[in-house]
Order: sequence, then C-alpha cells, then structure tokens
Amino acid sequence: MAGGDELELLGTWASPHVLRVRLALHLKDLSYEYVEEQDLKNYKSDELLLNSKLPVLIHDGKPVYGTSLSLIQYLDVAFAGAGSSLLPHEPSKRALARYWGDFMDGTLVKAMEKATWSVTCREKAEVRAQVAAAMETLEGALRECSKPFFGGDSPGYVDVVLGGLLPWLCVTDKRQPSVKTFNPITTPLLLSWQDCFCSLKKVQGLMPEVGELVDLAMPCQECYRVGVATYVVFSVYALSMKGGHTAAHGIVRY
Ligand SMILES: N[C@@H](CCC(=O)N[C@@H](CS)C(=O)NCC(=O)O)C(=O)O
Repeated sequence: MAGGDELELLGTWASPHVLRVRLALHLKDLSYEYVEEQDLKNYKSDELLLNSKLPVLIHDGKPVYGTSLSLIQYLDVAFAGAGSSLLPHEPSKRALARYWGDFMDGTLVKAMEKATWSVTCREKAEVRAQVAAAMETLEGALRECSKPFFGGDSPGYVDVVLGGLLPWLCVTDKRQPSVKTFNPITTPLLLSWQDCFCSLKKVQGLMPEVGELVDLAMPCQECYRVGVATYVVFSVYALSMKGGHTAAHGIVRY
C-alpha cells in the first residue's frame, strides 16, 4: 500500500454495500482496519451520522463521504498504483462500467428488496419477473464482454458491485425458490461468473454465510407483513445475531 496511507472502513456484516467496498479493498491488495459498527440502533459514530449510511471510509483520519459506489471509485483513483485497476482506463468503457454499477443499485437491488419483503402471491410474481429481467440484462452485458468477468480476465468494478450482492441474491433464491436469480437456462454466463468470482482467493472468507442472512431476513419479513418498520427490526436482528465472523470481533486489521 502507498506509504503512510491509513485506511479504515466502518461497516456492518450483513450489508451488501459494505461488502462491495471490502471486495474492492481486497482485490486491490489494500490493507485496512475493518470496524464493525456494534450498535447501529442506539449509537451512530460521528462519521456515520455525517455520511448517513454505511459503509464509511476513513483515509488518513479523514472521512471520505459518499455511497459505496463512489467509495470504490475513490479507492481506484486514490490508489491507482495498488493492485490492478478496477475501472477500465478507456473513457467509454469506464462510463459503461459505471452505468452497470448504477443499474444494479437502481434496478436489481430494488427488485431484490421487494423479493425479500414480498408476502402475497401477486407481490411474489411481480418481483420474480423484475429480478429475472434485471439478471437477464446483466447476462447480456456479460455476453458482450466475452470474458469470464465483466472486468475481462480479472474482476473489475462491475464484478465487485455484483459480488457484493451475491450473498443476498442467494438469500432471494432460498427465500423465494421460484425467483432463481442464477438460472442455468436464462443466465448461464452469470452462473459461471458466480463460480469464478467465488473461487477467487481474495474473495473467500469475506462473504457472509447465506444461512445467517436468511435467519436475519425471516423475522424482518414477518414484521413487514404485520406493519412494523422493517429497518428498525433489521438493525436489531443484525446486531443481536452472532452472525458474521467480524461482528464478534468488532475491529479486524487486513
Ligand atoms: N446507496 C448507499 C446505501 C447504503 C446503505 O443502505 N447502508 C445501510 C446498510 S446496507 C445502512 O447504513 N443502514 C444504516 C442506516 O441507515 O442508518 C450506498 O451505496 O452506500
């Protein structure tokens, strides 16, 4: 890592937004201190209050404000010499990679959220179609790349963003088996992508257990059904669960 640079990431174990920034840090071989926010419901650090959401990145003692997508872009520019570049150098390819990152948050994540909380048959059928359409669009993007990763022969920005969503995509499959986010018939390339991505050494050990996320999602869904604010419940369960190897430790240096 560049001399003297200190990186700290505040996160929470179940967050796909935190996971994608951690994936970027690991793929770029950057050392950092990971701090699990322990009590989101009752206490928010000053940095979190200012950024309003996790993840929060602190570089040399100064918070870098922004969304997870902008933090990944920041890391790629601020540490251009570290590891391989996540975003392509060529401006049109760079713009396209950013477009797919935004697409995932704007379309796929929204459909996945609905899938997690959907209860009625009608809701389930609607989200099934939305998730399938978003995944098929991504399949088309991967086909255009003609490589194992969106980033080419090695993972890049789009891979990191989708990689962060992977555990929750698996939860969607488990909770709503009819959704089938990775579908051998409609998204065969994404299925191979999943295998390639998960077998990367730098990725292994970072992914939260899908079973723990399912345990987290189940009571939230029940509360959603009876009308309790999902976010509050989500936070309480996320914090009360022992889930996430990092949650138990609080601070881990990588
Ligand atoms: N668009 C934001 C979303 C981040 C987000 O929703 N973070 C959640 C965790 S997944 C969070 O901080 N929740 C705590 C809160 O809202 O107080 C990003 O990409 O960073």
